[in-house]
Amino acid sequence: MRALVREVPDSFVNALQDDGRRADARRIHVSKARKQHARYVDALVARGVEVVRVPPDEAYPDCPFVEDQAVVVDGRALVTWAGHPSRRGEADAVQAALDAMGVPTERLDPPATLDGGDVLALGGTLYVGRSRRTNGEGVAALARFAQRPVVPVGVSGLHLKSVATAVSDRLLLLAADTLDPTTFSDCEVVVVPAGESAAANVVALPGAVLILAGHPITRAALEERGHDVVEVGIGEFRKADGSLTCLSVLVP
Ligand code: CIR
Repeated sequence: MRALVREVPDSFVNALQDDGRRADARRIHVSKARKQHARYVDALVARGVEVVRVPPDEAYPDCPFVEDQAVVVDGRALVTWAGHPSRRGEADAVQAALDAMGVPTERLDPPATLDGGDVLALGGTLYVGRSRRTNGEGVAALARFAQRPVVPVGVSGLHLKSVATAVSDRLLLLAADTLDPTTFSDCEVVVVPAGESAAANVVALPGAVLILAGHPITRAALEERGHDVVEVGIGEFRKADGSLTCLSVLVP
């Protein structure tokens, strides 16, 4: 497996926090974010993932959240037109990196908008968040690109994968009090309790699952089901609404 990541610019201190809506926005510490990012990359490398690093761009404070810029399906990438206008210039460097990796790319055309954080692959189906960031045209364009069943899911928070991620084709983690578990078919749904809701976002790697540090109930639920769990702390990215999946584009 390969993964594309994007390093942290000094301007990360200005990353979007709840689209600027949150009254209690907390200051982001860039040097700490860089250390956390390095440990995230180390965790990928330790599991045999070949990591491709894209340099940061100071013009784009949110550029480490690279997941939103491309959706990889069956070895091809749809490079997105991000839902937030301030993030649209991030895509060129991501597309260039995917080209260099030999991954065929297509570009999403406006007015379609799509953030990769809204795309959840589970079995052969793509569940796609209809969110503030992803519109109906974006969902339709992804369905044409992917040639797979696509299920739109209404999302009130930032992204679909902020509240639900797949551990495998048969196991999904879902934050309590968010979506109806029956939205997702043909899999076991483990509901993550409200006190650990951020841990519903995990990165499934070959032979291991990355989870947010400090979420023992979720860790135990995964271990009970036979998964090898690796904890990673990304507190500075959480301040900007980031989750573990946001920090990489996985290329299986
Ligand atoms: C944003 O608002 O776009 C960033 N501050 C956070 C993006 C997180 N991305 C993700 O969950 N896929």
